[in-house]
Amino acid sequence: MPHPAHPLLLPLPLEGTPPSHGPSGRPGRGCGQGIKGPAGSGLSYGVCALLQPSRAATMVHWSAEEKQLISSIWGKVNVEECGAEALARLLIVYPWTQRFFSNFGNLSSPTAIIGNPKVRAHGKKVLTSFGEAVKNLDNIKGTYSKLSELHCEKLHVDPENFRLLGDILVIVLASHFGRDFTPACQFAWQKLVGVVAHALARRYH
Ligand code: HNI
Repeated sequence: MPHPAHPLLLPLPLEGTPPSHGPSGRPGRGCGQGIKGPAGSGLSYGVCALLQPSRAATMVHWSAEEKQLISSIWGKVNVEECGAEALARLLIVYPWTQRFFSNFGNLSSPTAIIGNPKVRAHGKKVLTSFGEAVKNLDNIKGTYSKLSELHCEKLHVDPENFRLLGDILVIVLASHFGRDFTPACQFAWQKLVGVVAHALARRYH
């Protein structure tokens, strides 16, 4: 059993009926199961965000329910807080991602990363940009065309890192929204971060 203090294993609210469709829109594994927390704690750890590979199809269809679930959460997201937290977690949990931010100053410890103003500012910038996907669900590829060029051709960011950040974002949202982040919400967001990662990685394809 992994230690619950691991930053990727914050307790997630897992209740309600798991959705019957996976992020691709095809029937998939339910997302309502997690790892049970310590006996008697009543906690469980949502792991599907980590285990589910991105299966973004070329033509992405969004149901009215998915659109509603995504925008209802997005309307309440504190972009500055969640953006900063997601980027800090990425840099802490996957330290090799620090190499892209060598001009950001002190990233020598989790405390330094969390308190680093450049990490905060950049996290906000990234999550603000993520908002463009929310506003343009039906044209995410077009929306990220220029950014894909930048990340792939100029910054040389391995596309796997987009997936890692997306998964972390889902976890951050789950920890911020608690029980409001239902399994159906989690599925819709997991699909969205997969599609965004795919769009950003387009220049590699
Ligand atoms: Ni990312 C710059 C959006 C994931 C490394 N990134 C940007 C900018 C936006 C942005 C917007 C600013 C562009 C500009 O100045 O014109 N990045 C996004 C989005 C995601 C993402 C929407 C995923 C959801 N970026 C990542 C990941 C990494 C990353 C996963 C590396 C691990 N990005 C960078 C770097 C820069 C950057 C490096 C330049 C930073 C700087 O200012 O020097």
